[in-house]
Amino acid sequence: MNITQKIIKNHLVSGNMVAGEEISIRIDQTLTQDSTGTMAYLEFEAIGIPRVKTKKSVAYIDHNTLQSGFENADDHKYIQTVTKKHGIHFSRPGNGICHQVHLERFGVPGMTLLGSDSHTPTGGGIGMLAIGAGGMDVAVAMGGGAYYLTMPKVVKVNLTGKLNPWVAAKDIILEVLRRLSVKGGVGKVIEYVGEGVKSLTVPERATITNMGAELGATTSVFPSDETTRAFLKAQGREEDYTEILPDADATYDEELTIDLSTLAPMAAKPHMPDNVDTITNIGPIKVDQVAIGSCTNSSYMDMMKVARILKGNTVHEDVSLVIAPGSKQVLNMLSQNGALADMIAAGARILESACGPCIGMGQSPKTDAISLRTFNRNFEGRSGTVSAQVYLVSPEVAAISAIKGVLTDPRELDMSNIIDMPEKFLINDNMVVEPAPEGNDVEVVRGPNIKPFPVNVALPENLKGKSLIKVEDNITTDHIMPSNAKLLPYRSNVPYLSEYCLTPCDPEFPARAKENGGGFIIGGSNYGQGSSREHAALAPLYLGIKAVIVKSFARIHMANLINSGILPLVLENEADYDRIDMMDELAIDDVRTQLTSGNKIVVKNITKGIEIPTIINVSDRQKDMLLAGGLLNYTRENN
Ligand code: MIC
Ligand code: SF4
Repeated sequence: MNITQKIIKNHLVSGNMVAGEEISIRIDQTLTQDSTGTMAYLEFEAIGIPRVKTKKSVAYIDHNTLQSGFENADDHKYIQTVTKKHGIHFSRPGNGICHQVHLERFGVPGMTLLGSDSHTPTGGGIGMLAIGAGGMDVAVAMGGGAYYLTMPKVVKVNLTGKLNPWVAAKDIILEVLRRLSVKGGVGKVIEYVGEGVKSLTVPERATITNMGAELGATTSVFPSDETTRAFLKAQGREEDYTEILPDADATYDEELTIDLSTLAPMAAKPHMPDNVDTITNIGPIKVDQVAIGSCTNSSYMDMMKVARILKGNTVHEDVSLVIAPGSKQVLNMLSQNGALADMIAAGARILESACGPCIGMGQSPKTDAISLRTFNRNFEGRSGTVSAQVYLVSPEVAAISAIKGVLTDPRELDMSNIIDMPEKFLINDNMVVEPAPEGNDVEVVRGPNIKPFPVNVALPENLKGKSLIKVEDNITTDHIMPSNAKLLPYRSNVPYLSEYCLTPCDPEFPARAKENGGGFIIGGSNYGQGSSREHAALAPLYLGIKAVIVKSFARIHMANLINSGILPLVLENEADYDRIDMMDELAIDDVRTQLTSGNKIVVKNITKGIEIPTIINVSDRQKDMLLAGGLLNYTRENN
């Protein structure tokens, strides 16, 4: 067996481990963050289970950390109190980005982790099966429920050779993205094996598994080996180590080989993570902003490389350099060893350990800016500035370019890039609040920003409405439910958020949806890629969307639509995309019967007088969920 199969087998609750079939697995750990967490805990409360049943559940505060009104602080207090009551650990604001902290302090090789954030696969860097999901799925897992997924295909990425100096882990995942594209990983787990694995540290592995999310993959995983043991030992938790290697005769569904020694520093150009080219080919374009951090590249090792490059230099006068170390552990170590002083002396603007600019929480660049970021997503507008051009690069490329003022290949640096892995990290978990003992009475504090979330009704017999919007391929959840410093504070207020639903594609969409009493969304392929935010389903639900009809879906978004009771329909013939225009009148007759009797749903285009065949690729359980009007209704009916 390969690693993926081994971990799944150990956690299998139902189903056969045959790629494409529905399986369910037991979840050992969960994580939430604050922009999805408020909703996840409201849903957990609605399910009504008093105490979490996982081995460990942690709630992080890392996204909504700019507090320009009471809203974010209210959400934080709600999360702090609701977690205390129900048995969940609470990582206070300032303690760091969920994925970085979880890797450092809580992740355990061989365990399953379900997180309400699409970059949860970071945990694959230490051999966890770590999967991103919508808040509702995480709520169910906290209550002890199994997590349902399609048994993935497993792709073997055989790493050979060794990286040359100044070529980084970021370049490896950019190369995978270049080859496979942002939809190349859908339905697959990406498993890294081969000689090249040995030369990669845990933080480097975690950069790769983190950004596997951009492939649309279910998750990515590395072996748990002596490198993993050394990392856990340095984190004071060697007892959490188990070796997990693929069997010598392990088989895979697909295979690709990357010779690390052939890679060069690269960047993902605007506006997609798979739009990859080498720094040399892109050339020395002038840079306005450099942002270093995010869950992809904010480890101690990354920060030390940055500090070394910055030391004794000054950030170019036309560049704003911001740095957000990934965790309190990292920031504290940098402050103790003097590296932070080197960054400050060079002119870096130090941000708190949080997501920050990655999710548009501040530091939006100027109009038409070129912004280099060590992050994982460069979707148009995500920085908060619609006209900005974001390039995704390694910390090494970012740091040298910040000094030079132009995009620069770090291989021209005349110094060593070797940073030794610390034998002991600085361990201080004082910002993690333990849950209250079982039975203790904790008052859950709900500020005025916390509004009830929309719940669907059982699927009616007939659906009718207009095609309210028609969008293209690769629409992200950042398009469907934009996030920025102004909107993130309303993550627990779906009525307010819905006013912005799909507005980057069409500002009139929410008003049109309301005027027409709801209807249908038409999309291209890989619809809903990116974030796990279930708000990208809840806001359409609030606006009365009954079905989303597309060429293909991204995994988490499709699951979120089903959880909300919205039909995810895939055009049987992609060419039919051209046979539905905006504001065409559509109808689905006898939808309950159609749904129960197979996997085909006929959509009538009344305006054009034609029938359009669609496929609904869901399990029987998901059909029951859709009939019931979503996961919450389904759970209530079945308990
Ligand atoms: C993101 O990177 O887009 C986020 C913000 O972390 C999201 C979660 C969210 O939308 O709150 C994610 O990746 O799931
Ligand atoms: Fe935070 Fe960015 Fe990572 Fe999302 S991708 S968890 S916003 S740092």
